[in-house]
Amino acid sequence: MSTPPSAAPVSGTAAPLIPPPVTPMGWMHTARFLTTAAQLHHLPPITVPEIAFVGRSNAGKSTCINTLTQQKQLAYASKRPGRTQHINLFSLGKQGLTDAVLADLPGYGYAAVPKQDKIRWQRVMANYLVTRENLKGIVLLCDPRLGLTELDEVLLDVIRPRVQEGLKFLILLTKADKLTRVEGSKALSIARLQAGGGEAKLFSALKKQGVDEVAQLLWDWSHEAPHATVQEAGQTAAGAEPVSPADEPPNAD
Ligand SMILES: Nc1nc2c(ncn2[C@@H]2O[C@H](COP(=O)(O)OP(=O)(O)OP(=O)(O)O)[C@@H](O)[C@H]2O)c(=O)[nH]1
Ligand SMILES: [Mg+2]
Repeated sequence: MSTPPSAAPVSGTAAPLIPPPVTPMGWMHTARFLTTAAQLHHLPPITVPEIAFVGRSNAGKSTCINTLTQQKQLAYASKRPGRTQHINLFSLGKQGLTDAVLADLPGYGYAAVPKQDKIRWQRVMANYLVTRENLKGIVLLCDPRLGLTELDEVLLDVIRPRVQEGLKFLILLTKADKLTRVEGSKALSIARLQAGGGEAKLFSALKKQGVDEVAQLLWDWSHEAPHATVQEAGQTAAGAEPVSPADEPPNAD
């Protein structure tokens, strides 16, 4: 007699057919590449929550995404600053049931980038942060040895109105492995003041510090309120309005 695959082990009572609970780390591990865009109007209209990773070039955005998703090369990380040059989106959730998206953004402040490219990118990013309708949260990565720079402050000014309206915000102090314990807690106190309505945390990809906490936070941001779950990212769930490229402001770039 053959045994169905779902049958209970020989001894004991029948195992209930309940799927294992999703942990934030398990959820992060489902990340897969969705799309890449050099301009805002190339981004697909998405209704699920999107969480953007922003910050100076070389701050550790791509490495952070790889660490959180437990994948070596999902996002392109490099010793050479300025490697991420497009907005790269990654889907989260079970295959076919995307429930959130991560966005890896190009870094700013890299001196070797030509001025025109810098200005163009600053405009794209400001437009993204102000107009992306499904943007649920922003993770601002900052190397605490440098602290928040002038360009980080500009970004804070751009997003402040949205944070006041409920956009989630986290300052993530990266490369915490380079700091002593005392330096770390001092940097954290300063960042907490700078974060305004948001939070601040220490993070190290090298030592896996802060990984569980950040995964939990992103899970909470993405699941706190009723939101659309789509069959595939880019498709609209019933009742949800898609953001069509035509809705972008004319100056979106
Ligand atoms: N020691 C240490 N190094 C790190 C950590 N996170 C990132 N790095 C290093 O920092 C460098 C830049 O990392 P990336 O993840 O490419 O930085 P990025 O912010 O994506 O950079 P751009 O794409 O240029 O904007 C790489 O050499 C990483 O190995 C960390 O937690 N600890
Ligand atoms: Mg990068």
